[in-house]
Amino acid sequence: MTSRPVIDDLSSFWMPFTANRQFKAAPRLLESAKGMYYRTTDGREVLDGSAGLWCVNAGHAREEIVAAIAQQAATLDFAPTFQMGHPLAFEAAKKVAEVMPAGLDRVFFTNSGSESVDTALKIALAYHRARGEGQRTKLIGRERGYHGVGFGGISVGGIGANRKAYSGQLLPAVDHLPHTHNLEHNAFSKGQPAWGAHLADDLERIIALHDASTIAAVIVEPVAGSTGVLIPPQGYLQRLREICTKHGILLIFDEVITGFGRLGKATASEYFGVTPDIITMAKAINNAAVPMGGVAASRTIHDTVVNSGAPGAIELFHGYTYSAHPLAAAAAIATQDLYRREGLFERANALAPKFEAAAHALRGEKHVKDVRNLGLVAGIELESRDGAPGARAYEAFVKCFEAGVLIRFTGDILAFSPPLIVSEEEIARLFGTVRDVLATVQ
Ligand code: PXG
Ligand code: PLP
Repeated sequence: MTSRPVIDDLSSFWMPFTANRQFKAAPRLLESAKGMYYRTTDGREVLDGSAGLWCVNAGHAREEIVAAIAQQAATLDFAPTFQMGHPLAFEAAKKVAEVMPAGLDRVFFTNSGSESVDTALKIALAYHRARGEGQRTKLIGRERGYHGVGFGGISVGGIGANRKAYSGQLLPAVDHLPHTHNLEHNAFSKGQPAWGAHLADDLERIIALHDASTIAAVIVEPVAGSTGVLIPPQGYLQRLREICTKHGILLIFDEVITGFGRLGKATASEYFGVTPDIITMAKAINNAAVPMGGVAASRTIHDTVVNSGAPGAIELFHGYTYSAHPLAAAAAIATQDLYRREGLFERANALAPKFEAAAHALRGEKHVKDVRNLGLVAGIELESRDGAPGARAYEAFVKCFEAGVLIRFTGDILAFSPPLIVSEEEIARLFGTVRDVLATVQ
Protein backbone atom coordinates (compact mmCIF):
# COMPACT_ATOMS: atom_id res chain seq x y z
CA MET A 1 0.00 0.00 0.00
CA THR A 2 1.38 3.42 -0.87
CA SER A 3 1.27 5.89 1.95
CA ARG A 4 0.21 9.48 1.51
CA PRO A 5 2.68 12.29 2.14
CA VAL A 6 2.68 13.43 5.74
CA ILE A 7 0.49 16.49 6.07
CA ASP A 8 2.28 19.57 7.36
CA ASP A 9 -0.70 21.83 7.99
CA LEU A 10 -2.81 20.63 10.90
CA SER A 11 -4.78 23.82 11.34
CA SER A 12 -8.11 22.96 9.65
CA PHE A 13 -9.10 19.98 11.77
CA TRP A 14 -10.67 21.22 15.02
CA MET A 15 -9.89 18.19 17.14
CA PRO A 16 -12.42 16.65 19.53
CA PHE A 17 -11.66 16.53 23.28
CA THR A 18 -8.10 17.64 22.59
CA ALA A 19 -5.85 20.47 23.71
CA ASN A 20 -5.59 21.62 20.08
CA ARG A 21 -2.68 24.05 20.48
CA GLN A 22 -0.65 21.66 22.59
CA PHE A 23 -1.28 18.74 20.23
CA LYS A 24 -0.51 20.62 17.04
CA ALA A 25 2.76 21.85 18.51
CA ALA A 26 3.83 18.22 19.03
CA PRO A 27 1.47 15.91 17.14
CA ARG A 28 1.12 12.17 17.53
CA LEU A 29 -0.04 10.79 14.18
CA LEU A 30 -1.10 7.23 13.50
CA GLU A 31 -0.87 6.00 9.93
CA SER A 32 -1.83 2.35 9.92
CA ALA A 33 -2.75 -0.49 12.23
CA LYS A 34 -2.74 -4.27 12.28
CA GLY A 35 -3.68 -6.63 15.08
CA MET A 36 -2.35 -5.26 18.38
CA TYR A 37 -0.23 -2.49 16.84
CA TYR A 38 -0.48 0.97 15.41
CA ARG A 39 2.22 2.42 13.19
CA THR A 40 2.98 6.13 13.44
CA THR A 41 3.68 8.44 10.53
CA ASP A 42 7.35 8.40 11.57
CA GLY A 43 7.40 4.62 11.25
CA ARG A 44 7.27 3.55 14.90
CA GLU A 45 5.23 0.57 16.10
CA VAL A 46 2.92 1.28 19.04
CA LEU A 47 1.27 -1.42 21.15
CA ASP A 48 -2.42 -0.58 21.47
CA GLY A 49 -3.22 -0.73 25.17
CA SER A 50 -6.57 1.02 24.77
CA ALA A 51 -8.22 -0.71 21.77
CA GLY A 52 -8.14 2.68 20.09
CA LEU A 53 -10.70 4.36 22.32
CA TRP A 54 -12.22 1.21 23.89
CA CYS A 55 -13.32 0.20 20.38
CA VAL A 56 -11.28 -2.37 18.55
CA ASN A 57 -11.97 -5.49 20.58
CA ALA A 58 -11.04 -7.93 17.79
CA GLY A 59 -7.78 -6.13 17.00
CA HIS A 60 -7.04 -3.86 14.07
CA ALA A 61 -7.72 -4.39 10.37
CA ARG A 62 -9.08 -7.90 10.72
CA GLU A 63 -9.28 -9.40 7.24
CA GLU A 64 -12.83 -10.73 7.58
CA ILE A 65 -14.15 -7.31 8.58
CA VAL A 66 -12.14 -5.46 5.94
CA ALA A 67 -13.43 -7.84 3.25
CA ALA A 68 -17.04 -7.50 4.38
CA ILE A 69 -16.87 -3.70 4.24
CA ALA A 70 -15.11 -3.67 0.85
CA GLN A 71 -17.62 -6.06 -0.66
CA GLN A 72 -20.55 -4.12 0.75
CA ALA A 73 -19.20 -0.80 -0.53
CA ALA A 74 -19.08 -2.26 -4.02
CA THR A 75 -22.50 -3.95 -3.76
CA LEU A 76 -24.78 -1.51 -1.97
CA ASP A 77 -23.02 1.62 -0.77
CA PHE A 78 -26.03 3.28 0.79
CA ALA A 79 -29.68 2.49 1.21
CA PRO A 80 -32.24 4.35 3.30
CA THR A 81 -33.88 2.64 6.25
CA PHE A 82 -36.76 5.13 6.55
CA GLN A 83 -39.72 3.26 4.97
CA MET A 84 -37.16 1.13 3.13
CA GLY A 85 -34.74 -1.58 4.15
CA HIS A 86 -31.80 -3.71 3.11
CA PRO A 87 -31.15 -7.28 4.26
CA LEU A 88 -27.95 -6.62 6.23
CA ALA A 89 -29.75 -4.19 8.54
CA PHE A 90 -32.05 -6.97 9.71
CA GLU A 91 -29.27 -9.54 9.85
CA ALA A 92 -27.03 -7.24 11.90
CA ALA A 93 -29.85 -6.57 14.37
CA LYS A 94 -30.47 -10.30 14.73
CA LYS A 95 -26.77 -11.01 15.37
CA VAL A 96 -26.57 -8.29 17.99
CA ALA A 97 -29.83 -9.44 19.61
CA GLU A 98 -28.41 -12.95 19.89
CA VAL A 99 -25.73 -11.84 22.34
CA MET A 100 -27.93 -9.47 24.36
CA PRO A 101 -29.53 -10.67 27.62
CA ALA A 102 -32.67 -12.74 27.10
CA GLY A 103 -35.61 -10.52 26.22
CA LEU A 104 -33.56 -7.51 25.03
CA ASP A 105 -33.83 -8.48 21.41
CA ARG A 106 -35.18 -5.42 19.60
CA VAL A 107 -32.35 -3.30 18.22
CA PHE A 108 -32.44 0.32 17.03
CA PHE A 109 -29.32 1.40 15.12
CA THR A 110 -27.46 4.69 15.52
CA ASN A 111 -23.98 5.91 14.54
CA SER A 112 -22.33 6.51 17.90
CA GLY A 113 -22.63 6.06 21.61
CA SER A 114 -23.93 9.59 22.02
CA GLU A 115 -26.73 8.92 19.59
CA SER A 116 -27.46 5.62 21.32
CA VAL A 117 -27.88 7.40 24.63
CA ASP A 118 -30.22 10.05 23.24
CA THR A 119 -32.16 7.30 21.47
CA ALA A 120 -32.49 5.27 24.67
CA LEU A 121 -33.73 8.29 26.64
CA LYS A 122 -36.32 9.02 23.95
CA ILE A 123 -37.45 5.39 23.85
CA ALA A 124 -37.93 5.51 27.62
CA LEU A 125 -40.17 8.58 27.33
CA ALA A 126 -42.07 7.15 24.36
CA TYR A 127 -42.64 3.88 26.24
CA HIS A 128 -44.17 5.53 29.29
CA ARG A 129 -46.34 7.74 27.11
CA ALA A 130 -47.53 4.73 25.09
CA ARG A 131 -48.63 2.98 28.26
CA GLY A 132 -50.51 5.97 29.51
CA GLU A 133 -47.91 7.32 31.95
CA GLY A 134 -46.72 10.25 29.90
CA GLN A 135 -46.05 12.21 33.09
CA ARG A 136 -43.01 10.02 33.67
CA THR A 137 -40.46 12.34 32.09
CA LYS A 138 -37.63 12.70 34.61
CA LEU A 139 -34.29 11.06 33.93
CA ILE A 140 -31.80 10.04 36.59
CA GLY A 141 -28.10 9.82 35.78
CA ARG A 142 -25.07 9.62 38.05
CA GLU A 143 -22.16 11.79 39.06
CA ARG A 144 -19.06 10.94 37.04
CA GLY A 145 -21.23 9.28 34.41
CA TYR A 146 -20.25 9.70 30.77
CA HIS A 147 -23.05 9.27 28.29
CA GLY A 148 -21.61 11.01 25.27
CA VAL A 149 -22.00 14.57 24.17
CA GLY A 150 -25.57 15.05 22.94
CA PHE A 151 -27.70 17.39 25.02
CA GLY A 152 -29.45 14.36 26.52
CA GLY A 153 -26.17 12.63 27.26
CA ILE A 154 -24.49 15.60 28.96
CA SER A 155 -27.65 16.27 30.95
CA VAL A 156 -27.77 12.81 32.52
CA GLY A 157 -23.97 12.69 32.49
CA GLY A 158 -22.05 13.71 35.56
CA ILE A 159 -18.93 15.48 34.31
CA GLY A 160 -18.84 19.14 35.22
CA ALA A 161 -16.47 20.15 32.45
CA ASN A 162 -18.71 18.60 29.79
CA ARG A 163 -21.73 20.52 31.08
CA LYS A 164 -20.38 23.90 32.10
CA ALA A 165 -20.41 25.79 28.80
CA TYR A 166 -23.84 24.41 27.93
CA SER A 167 -25.36 24.59 31.38
CA GLY A 168 -28.10 27.03 30.41
CA GLN A 169 -29.62 24.53 27.99
CA LEU A 170 -29.39 21.14 29.62
CA LEU A 171 -32.50 18.96 29.85
CA PRO A 172 -34.62 20.45 32.63
CA ALA A 173 -35.90 17.35 34.43
CA VAL A 174 -32.83 15.45 35.50
CA ASP A 175 -31.31 14.35 38.79
CA HIS A 176 -28.15 12.45 39.66
CA LEU A 177 -27.16 9.55 41.88
CA PRO A 178 -23.86 9.86 43.74
CA HIS A 179 -20.87 8.15 42.14
CA THR A 180 -19.39 5.11 43.82
CA HIS A 181 -15.70 5.98 43.81
CA ASN A 182 -14.16 5.95 47.28
CA LEU A 183 -10.49 5.19 47.82
CA GLU A 184 -10.74 5.46 51.58
CA HIS A 185 -12.80 2.27 51.55
CA ASN A 186 -11.88 0.63 48.27
CA ALA A 187 -8.28 1.39 47.26
CA PHE A 188 -6.50 -1.47 45.49
CA SER A 189 -9.63 -3.58 45.16
CA LYS A 190 -9.24 -6.53 42.83
CA GLY A 191 -12.46 -6.80 40.89
CA GLN A 192 -15.62 -5.44 42.48
CA PRO A 193 -15.03 -3.44 45.68
CA ALA A 194 -16.69 -4.77 48.81
CA TRP A 195 -17.89 -1.40 50.09
CA GLY A 196 -20.60 0.79 48.58
CA ALA A 197 -23.75 -1.18 47.68
CA HIS A 198 -25.71 1.15 49.94
CA LEU A 199 -24.97 4.08 47.60
CA ALA A 200 -27.71 2.66 45.35
CA ASP A 201 -30.20 3.44 48.12
CA ASP A 202 -29.80 7.09 47.29
CA LEU A 203 -32.19 6.34 44.45
CA GLU A 204 -34.92 5.93 47.08
CA ARG A 205 -34.14 9.45 48.34
CA ILE A 206 -34.40 10.85 44.81
CA ILE A 207 -37.65 8.97 44.24
CA ALA A 208 -39.09 10.32 47.49
CA LEU A 209 -38.16 13.83 46.36
CA HIS A 210 -39.64 13.69 42.85
CA ASP A 211 -42.18 10.88 43.24
CA ALA A 212 -41.77 7.69 41.23
CA SER A 213 -44.72 8.62 39.03
CA THR A 214 -42.62 11.41 37.46
CA ILE A 215 -39.50 9.36 36.74
CA ALA A 216 -38.99 7.63 33.39
CA ALA A 217 -35.58 6.04 33.67
CA VAL A 218 -32.28 5.65 35.46
CA ILE A 219 -29.17 5.48 33.27
CA VAL A 220 -25.77 4.26 34.47
CA GLU A 221 -22.63 2.74 33.06
CA PRO A 222 -22.28 -0.69 34.70
CA VAL A 223 -18.55 0.11 34.86
CA ALA A 224 -17.80 3.81 34.37
CA GLY A 225 -15.02 3.97 31.77
CA SER A 226 -14.32 7.54 30.74
CA THR A 227 -14.16 9.01 34.21
CA GLY A 228 -11.47 6.61 35.28
CA VAL A 229 -12.56 2.96 35.47
CA LEU A 230 -15.00 2.99 38.36
CA ILE A 231 -16.02 -0.57 39.20
CA PRO A 232 -19.47 -1.02 40.78
CA PRO A 233 -19.42 -2.21 44.40
CA GLN A 234 -20.67 -5.74 45.02
CA GLY A 235 -24.46 -5.76 45.10
CA TYR A 236 -24.81 -2.17 43.88
CA LEU A 237 -26.26 -2.86 40.43
CA GLN A 238 -28.61 -5.51 41.83
CA ARG A 239 -29.91 -2.92 44.28
CA LEU A 240 -30.49 -0.35 41.53
CA ARG A 241 -32.39 -2.99 39.58
CA GLU A 242 -34.61 -3.84 42.56
CA ILE A 243 -35.46 -0.21 43.26
CA CYS A 244 -36.24 0.56 39.61
CA THR A 245 -38.47 -2.50 39.34
CA LYS A 246 -40.29 -1.65 42.57
CA HIS A 247 -41.15 1.82 41.24
CA GLY A 248 -41.83 1.07 37.57
CA ILE A 249 -38.74 3.00 36.48
CA LEU A 250 -36.76 1.78 33.47
CA LEU A 251 -33.13 0.87 34.04
CA ILE A 252 -30.76 1.71 31.19
CA PHE A 253 -27.24 0.28 31.13
CA ASP A 254 -24.89 2.31 28.98
CA GLU A 255 -22.67 -0.46 27.64
CA VAL A 256 -20.84 1.58 25.02
CA ILE A 257 -17.56 0.50 26.63
CA THR A 258 -18.55 -2.65 28.51
CA GLY A 259 -20.36 -4.31 25.59
CA PHE A 260 -18.86 -7.04 23.42
CA GLY A 261 -16.37 -8.81 25.59
CA ARG A 262 -14.64 -6.11 27.63
CA LEU A 263 -15.58 -7.92 30.85
CA GLY A 264 -15.28 -11.41 29.38
CA LYS A 265 -18.97 -11.69 28.51
CA ALA A 266 -21.04 -10.24 25.68
CA THR A 267 -22.42 -7.61 28.06
CA ALA A 268 -21.77 -6.29 31.55
CA SER A 269 -25.36 -7.19 32.22
CA GLU A 270 -24.52 -10.85 31.65
CA TYR A 271 -21.33 -10.50 33.66
CA PHE A 272 -23.08 -9.03 36.70
CA GLY A 273 -26.27 -11.06 36.32
CA VAL A 274 -28.38 -7.89 36.29
CA THR A 275 -30.71 -7.29 33.36
CA PRO A 276 -31.68 -3.72 32.54
CA ASP A 277 -34.63 -2.75 30.34
CA ILE A 278 -32.49 -1.03 27.72
CA ILE A 279 -28.83 -1.38 26.74
CA THR A 280 -26.93 1.24 24.74
CA MET A 281 -23.93 0.17 22.69
CA ALA A 282 -21.45 1.39 20.06
CA LYS A 283 -17.69 1.04 19.50
CA ALA A 284 -16.96 -2.71 19.56
CA ILE A 285 -20.38 -3.53 18.07
CA ASN A 286 -18.54 -3.65 14.73
CA ASN A 287 -14.96 -3.28 15.93
CA ALA A 288 -15.36 0.46 15.22
CA ALA A 289 -14.49 -0.18 11.61
CA VAL A 290 -17.40 2.02 10.48
CA PRO A 291 -19.27 4.34 12.85
CA MET A 292 -22.18 2.46 14.44
CA GLY A 293 -24.13 2.35 17.66
CA GLY A 294 -27.26 0.61 18.79
CA VAL A 295 -29.94 0.40 21.44
CA ALA A 296 -31.32 -2.95 22.56
CA ALA A 297 -34.76 -2.63 24.11
CA SER A 298 -36.82 -5.26 25.84
CA ARG A 299 -39.55 -6.80 23.80
CA THR A 300 -42.09 -5.29 26.20
CA ILE A 301 -40.81 -1.78 25.54
CA HIS A 302 -40.63 -2.34 21.81
CA ASP A 303 -44.07 -3.91 21.56
CA THR A 304 -45.68 -1.29 23.77
CA VAL A 305 -44.40 1.51 21.54
CA VAL A 306 -44.85 -0.25 18.22
CA ASN A 307 -48.39 -1.45 18.98
CA SER A 308 -49.52 1.86 20.39
CA GLY A 309 -50.20 3.83 17.23
CA ALA A 310 -52.77 3.44 14.50
CA PRO A 311 -51.83 0.89 11.83
CA GLY A 312 -49.89 2.64 9.11
CA ALA A 313 -48.70 5.39 11.44
CA ILE A 314 -45.03 5.81 12.35
CA GLU A 315 -44.65 4.68 15.95
CA LEU A 316 -41.38 6.30 17.03
CA PHE A 317 -40.54 9.69 15.59
CA HIS A 318 -36.80 9.17 15.68
CA GLY A 319 -34.04 7.90 13.42
CA TYR A 320 -30.80 8.75 11.66
CA THR A 321 -30.07 8.93 7.95
CA TYR A 322 -27.33 6.40 8.61
CA SER A 323 -29.25 4.06 10.96
CA ALA A 324 -28.00 0.60 9.89
CA HIS A 325 -25.76 2.02 7.17
CA PRO A 326 -24.88 -0.90 4.86
CA LEU A 327 -21.13 -0.65 5.51
CA ALA A 328 -21.62 -0.46 9.26
CA ALA A 329 -24.07 -3.36 9.18
CA ALA A 330 -21.69 -5.49 7.10
CA ALA A 331 -18.91 -4.74 9.57
CA ALA A 332 -21.18 -5.62 12.50
CA ILE A 333 -22.10 -9.00 11.05
CA ALA A 334 -18.47 -9.84 10.29
CA THR A 335 -17.38 -8.65 13.73
CA GLN A 336 -20.00 -10.61 15.62
CA ASP A 337 -19.10 -13.72 13.60
CA LEU A 338 -15.44 -13.17 14.40
CA TYR A 339 -16.08 -12.74 18.13
CA ARG A 340 -17.97 -16.03 18.15
CA ARG A 341 -15.62 -17.98 15.89
CA GLU A 342 -12.52 -16.99 17.84
CA GLY A 343 -14.20 -17.16 21.25
CA LEU A 344 -12.88 -13.69 22.02
CA PHE A 345 -15.19 -13.02 24.98
CA GLU A 346 -14.09 -16.29 26.57
CA ARG A 347 -10.50 -15.40 25.79
CA ALA A 348 -10.90 -12.09 27.61
CA ASN A 349 -12.44 -13.92 30.54
CA ALA A 350 -9.55 -16.38 30.69
CA LEU A 351 -6.94 -13.60 30.49
CA ALA A 352 -8.58 -11.44 33.14
CA PRO A 353 -6.74 -12.94 36.17
CA LYS A 354 -3.37 -12.43 34.44
CA PHE A 355 -4.31 -8.90 33.47
CA GLU A 356 -5.36 -8.24 37.07
CA ALA A 357 -2.06 -9.53 38.43
CA ALA A 358 -0.04 -7.46 35.95
CA ALA A 359 -1.97 -4.30 36.80
CA HIS A 360 -1.79 -4.78 40.57
CA ALA A 361 1.96 -5.44 40.34
CA LEU A 362 2.23 -1.65 39.98
CA ARG A 363 0.98 -1.14 43.53
CA GLY A 364 3.78 0.58 45.42
CA GLU A 365 5.29 2.25 42.35
CA LYS A 366 5.94 5.98 42.53
CA HIS A 367 2.79 8.17 42.45
CA VAL A 368 0.37 5.19 42.38
CA LYS A 369 -2.51 5.68 44.79
CA ASP A 370 -4.89 3.04 43.42
CA VAL A 371 -5.08 0.14 41.02
CA ARG A 372 -8.46 -1.30 40.05
CA ASN A 373 -9.64 -3.73 37.43
CA LEU A 374 -12.36 -5.95 36.02
CA GLY A 375 -12.26 -8.17 32.95
CA LEU A 376 -9.80 -6.58 30.52
CA VAL A 377 -10.14 -3.09 31.97
CA ALA A 378 -7.82 -1.56 34.52
CA GLY A 379 -7.30 1.88 35.99
CA ILE A 380 -4.23 3.21 37.76
CA GLU A 381 -4.86 6.38 39.72
CA LEU A 382 -1.91 8.66 40.38
CA GLU A 383 -1.42 11.28 43.07
CA SER A 384 -2.00 14.63 41.39
CA ARG A 385 0.84 17.11 41.11
CA ASP A 386 0.30 20.10 43.37
CA GLY A 387 -1.69 22.75 41.55
CA ALA A 388 -1.66 20.85 38.25
CA PRO A 389 -4.27 18.12 38.20
CA GLY A 390 -3.94 15.86 35.17
CA ALA A 391 -0.39 16.95 34.34
CA ARG A 392 1.23 13.84 35.78
CA ALA A 393 -0.98 11.40 33.86
CA TYR A 394 -0.50 13.42 30.69
CA GLU A 395 3.26 13.18 31.09
CA ALA A 396 2.97 9.42 31.65
CA PHE A 397 0.74 9.06 28.58
CA VAL A 398 3.18 10.96 26.33
CA LYS A 399 6.18 9.04 27.65
CA CYS A 400 4.39 5.70 27.16
CA PHE A 401 3.58 6.69 23.59
CA GLU A 402 7.20 7.60 22.99
CA ALA A 403 8.15 4.23 24.44
CA GLY A 404 5.79 2.48 22.00
CA VAL A 405 2.66 1.91 24.11
CA LEU A 406 -0.71 3.61 23.72
CA ILE A 407 -2.75 4.05 26.89
CA ARG A 408 -5.60 6.38 27.82
CA PHE A 409 -5.74 8.91 30.60
CA THR A 410 -8.39 11.02 32.25
CA GLY A 411 -7.53 13.45 34.99
CA ASP A 412 -4.72 11.63 36.80
CA ILE A 413 -6.07 8.18 36.06
CA LEU A 414 -4.46 5.90 33.49
CA ALA A 415 -6.87 3.51 31.77
CA PHE A 416 -6.05 0.19 30.13
CA SER A 417 -8.34 -1.71 27.77
CA PRO A 418 -6.40 -3.65 25.15
CA PRO A 419 -8.00 -5.53 22.27
CA LEU A 420 -9.20 -8.96 23.43
CA ILE A 421 -6.55 -10.64 21.23
CA VAL A 422 -3.77 -9.30 23.49
CA SER A 423 -1.12 -11.89 24.45
CA GLU A 424 0.32 -12.43 27.92
CA GLU A 425 3.65 -11.05 26.68
CA GLU A 426 1.91 -7.92 25.46
CA ILE A 427 0.14 -7.50 28.81
CA ALA A 428 3.54 -7.74 30.50
CA ARG A 429 4.99 -5.18 28.09
CA LEU A 430 2.06 -2.83 28.55
CA PHE A 431 2.32 -2.63 32.34
CA GLY A 432 6.12 -2.97 32.28
CA THR A 433 6.37 0.14 30.12
CA VAL A 434 4.09 2.02 32.50
CA ARG A 435 6.25 0.92 35.44
CA ASP A 436 9.41 2.20 33.73
CA VAL A 437 7.73 5.44 32.73
CA LEU A 438 6.33 6.13 36.21
CA ALA A 439 9.85 5.97 37.62
CA THR A 440 10.75 8.94 35.42
CA VAL A 441 7.56 10.98 35.75
CA GLN A 442 7.81 14.14 37.82
N1 PXG B 1 -21.54 6.21 26.65
C1 PXG B 1 -20.41 5.71 27.17
C2 PXG B 1 -20.50 4.85 28.40
C3 PXG B 1 -19.17 5.97 26.56
O1 PXG B 1 -18.05 5.47 27.10
C4 PXG B 1 -20.33 7.27 24.90
C5 PXG B 1 -21.52 6.98 25.55
C6 PXG B 1 -20.37 8.16 23.70
O2 PXG B 1 -20.01 7.45 22.56
P1 PXG B 1 -19.49 8.25 21.25
O3 PXG B 1 -19.39 7.15 20.22
O4 PXG B 1 -20.54 9.25 20.91
O5 PXG B 1 -18.18 8.88 21.60
C7 PXG B 1 -19.14 6.77 25.40
C8 PXG B 1 -17.86 7.09 24.69
C9 PXG B 1 -12.25 7.90 27.05
C10 PXG B 1 -13.32 8.04 26.00
O6 PXG B 1 -11.20 8.45 26.90
C11 PXG B 1 -14.49 7.35 26.14
C12 PXG B 1 -15.49 7.51 25.20
C13 PXG B 1 -15.31 8.34 24.11
C14 PXG B 1 -14.12 9.03 23.97
C15 PXG B 1 -13.11 8.88 24.92
O7 PXG B 1 -12.45 7.22 28.04
N2 PXG B 1 -16.67 6.85 25.42
N1 PLP C 1 -29.88 18.58 9.38
C1 PLP C 1 -30.52 18.57 8.19
C2 PLP C 1 -30.71 19.87 7.46
C3 PLP C 1 -31.01 17.35 7.65
O1 PLP C 1 -31.66 17.33 6.50
C4 PLP C 1 -30.79 16.14 8.38
C5 PLP C 1 -31.25 14.86 7.87
O2 PLP C 1 -31.91 14.74 6.86
C6 PLP C 1 -30.13 16.19 9.62
C7 PLP C 1 -29.68 17.42 10.09
C8 PLP C 1 -29.90 14.95 10.43
O3 PLP C 1 -28.90 14.15 9.89
P1 PLP C 1 -28.74 12.64 10.31
O4 PLP C 1 -29.99 11.93 9.88
O5 PLP C 1 -27.51 12.16 9.57
O6 PLP C 1 -28.56 12.60 11.80
